[in-house]
Amino acid sequence: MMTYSSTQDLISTLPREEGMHSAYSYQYQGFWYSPLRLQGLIDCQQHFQARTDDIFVVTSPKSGTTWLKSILFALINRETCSPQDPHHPLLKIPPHQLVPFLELLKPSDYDSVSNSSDSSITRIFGSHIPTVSLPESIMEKGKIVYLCRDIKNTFVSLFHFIKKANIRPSPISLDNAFDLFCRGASISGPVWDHILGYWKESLERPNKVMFMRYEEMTDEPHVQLRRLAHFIGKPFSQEEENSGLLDQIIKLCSFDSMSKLEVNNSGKLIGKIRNDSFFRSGVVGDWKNYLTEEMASKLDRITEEKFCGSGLSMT
Ligand code: PPS
Repeated sequence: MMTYSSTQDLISTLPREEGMHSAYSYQYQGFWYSPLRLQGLIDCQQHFQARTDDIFVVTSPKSGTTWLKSILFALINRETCSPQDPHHPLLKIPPHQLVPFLELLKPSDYDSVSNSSDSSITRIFGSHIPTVSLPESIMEKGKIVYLCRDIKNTFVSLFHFIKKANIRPSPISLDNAFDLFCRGASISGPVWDHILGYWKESLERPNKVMFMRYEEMTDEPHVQLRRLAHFIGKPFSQEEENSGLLDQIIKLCSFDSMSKLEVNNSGKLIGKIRNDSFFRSGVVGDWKNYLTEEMASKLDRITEEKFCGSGLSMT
């Protein structure tokens, strides 16, 4: 393998495209990244060591990461912090701060991450890293909860995020963003390859990778919450079921509740991105308000082609 004296040297050799949320994005191991994310990813590959029972919330951007981070945090900490507690951390600290993105951390901060009072489940991290680029120790030692979302909604959510977060040097049009997205040059894209990678892992290693969908979380939150609790090794007891705990977690982490909190309407994540950028409408099927029939058919067509033969269906 070729060695480079710095990540910058490596980046200068990579294929480059106009970026969706940065001036340029770079293709590394088949996926596209902003320079910041790419630096973070390479740092993880070189320095991150997962611990037994670490949990990773992995998504393609805009698939419901903020929601799942909140739910997992509430679930894991439920014994020490009731979801009805008026001082619950989720009411005071943004979900992305409670559960940081692995590739946005400095290597010197990896070991100080502690978001659970349960010492048997030490850490929860978020990540957009695709399977091909995951540090080996994550698959070996950790557990991954993967969440995907209808591709048309994912795109529409991403487009609005880029506009709202205002982190691109110049605004991007819907058509331009759509073209980059379809060609796979979106943040951690191609989204289809990202999803497929984890879908296959979830079939091959069901104890390591759990596959979830945003739409199923919306339609049947209790079922999905039970699946999650079981997967992380903390199933609900009958007493917890009877006490209404599931409803309390669902309510605490709901879009309505989270998006109204002062803490999620002020401040910024990693310097530039406003915390309120992570909350928009939270509505399934909202793409109908933004995409033409032609655009929707194009995304459906690519999805069908890419997922053909995988057993995964999303149209
Ligand atoms: S990121 O940047 O990848 O972390 O963004 P992500 O959280 O994956 O996606 C943001 C979309 O998720 C919606 N959202 C929620 N939906 C349901 N419940 C809760 N609590 C919740 N929090 C955020 C958010 O509104 C974005 O979707 P859209 O469709 O744009 O509203």
